Amino acid sequence: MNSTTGLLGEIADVGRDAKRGGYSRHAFDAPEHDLRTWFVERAQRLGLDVETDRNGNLWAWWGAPGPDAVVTGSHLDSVPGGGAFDGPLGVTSALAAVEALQAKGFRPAKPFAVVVFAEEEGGRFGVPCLGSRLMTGTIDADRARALRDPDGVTFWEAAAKSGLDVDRIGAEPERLGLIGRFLELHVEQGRGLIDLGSAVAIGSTVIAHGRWRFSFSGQGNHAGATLIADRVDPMLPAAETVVAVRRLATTRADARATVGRLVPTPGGTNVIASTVDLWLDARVPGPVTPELVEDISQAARTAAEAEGCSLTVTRESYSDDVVFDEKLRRDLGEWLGEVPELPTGAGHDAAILAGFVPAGMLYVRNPTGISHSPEEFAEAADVEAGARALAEVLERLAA
Ligand code: HGY
Ligand code: MN
Ligand code: MN
Ligand code: MN
Repeated sequence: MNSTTGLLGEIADVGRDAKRGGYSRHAFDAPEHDLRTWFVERAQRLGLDVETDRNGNLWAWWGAPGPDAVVTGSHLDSVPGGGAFDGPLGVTSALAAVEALQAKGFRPAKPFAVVVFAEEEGGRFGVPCLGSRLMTGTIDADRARALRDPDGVTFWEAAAKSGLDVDRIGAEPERLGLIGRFLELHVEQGRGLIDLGSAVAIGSTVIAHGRWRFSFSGQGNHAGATLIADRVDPMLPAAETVVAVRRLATTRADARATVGRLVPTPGGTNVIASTVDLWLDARVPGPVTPELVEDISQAARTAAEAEGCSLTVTRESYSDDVVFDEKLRRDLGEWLGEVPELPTGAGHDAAILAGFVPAGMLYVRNPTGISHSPEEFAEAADVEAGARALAEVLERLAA
């Protein structure tokens, strides 16, 4: 029988990023395609029927699709240079749980599926949970089709190349309506379980979070022939904005705000940039995120004006606070016994679905407390404890 650790081992070399470390696996690129192929083969070996929905999400059905389905799974794509567990742990644990339930002769009394959502990280097209947002209709299909990756390739083109019928991309209420319960197992992306001393936790909430693009425009010019007094350099207000993000985030309780990506154009060492784009990832519990972003935008506008630059701020994604389904959380607590509940600042497909169907999460301890980094880790004993817990609750949900 394949343990979760064994299944993770099977994909451990797919999409390794020699330059950044860790893994780079993005929607419809070669490594992610290899992971999809691996998943389909593994699921079919378990006798599951696999289909790709109109938005590129994979559905592996144990028995016939139908209403009130028990659905579990996560994603296989990563952030650039991401860890081995963020996403794949939920998918491999789901496959291992199905195998363990089959081995004990269990057969689901309800429709049952393992799902792999597309582009959860937004690592290629910039919008996180793109596959689950499309299915739930929480992103406009035309906007999604026009999303471009850093090379200018649109989601439409990449999806078409991967074989999707791109004219059908968009909300799929009939598929969403099949889900009776959704449960995502995920590696913890913080140190909560370290501090609680538990291998597994039940998800309680996901804090509000969004992404904003700040585009500063100035005058591209020669680094050596342009006197300082004659410059209109967008790198200056961009740099001041990065510093303002940290300063202003500290003014809000429990706020997290990050600039992880800053792209000067054209990007030459001896060239004053003509434009600089930076992306803000802001997350604050409750209704505060938009206020914090407005403060940051004001600081950015002031810095841009001082340098004679123009600035455009565009909201690229936003999700409000999510509280997972109360009854599902209670049931999970009853079935799993002394397992703590855990809030998270990380976004998940389960949080998108929570707006439409009863959804919940299980977390597995990460002894480094680090994620979105090659240092992300989970001990084999905790990985197997998580898969056992998942099998236990799936058996009860699907009985
Ligand atoms: O960004 C997040 O919170 C998630 O890992 N996609
Ligand atoms: Mn992630
Ligand atoms: Mn994830
Ligand atoms: Mn997720």
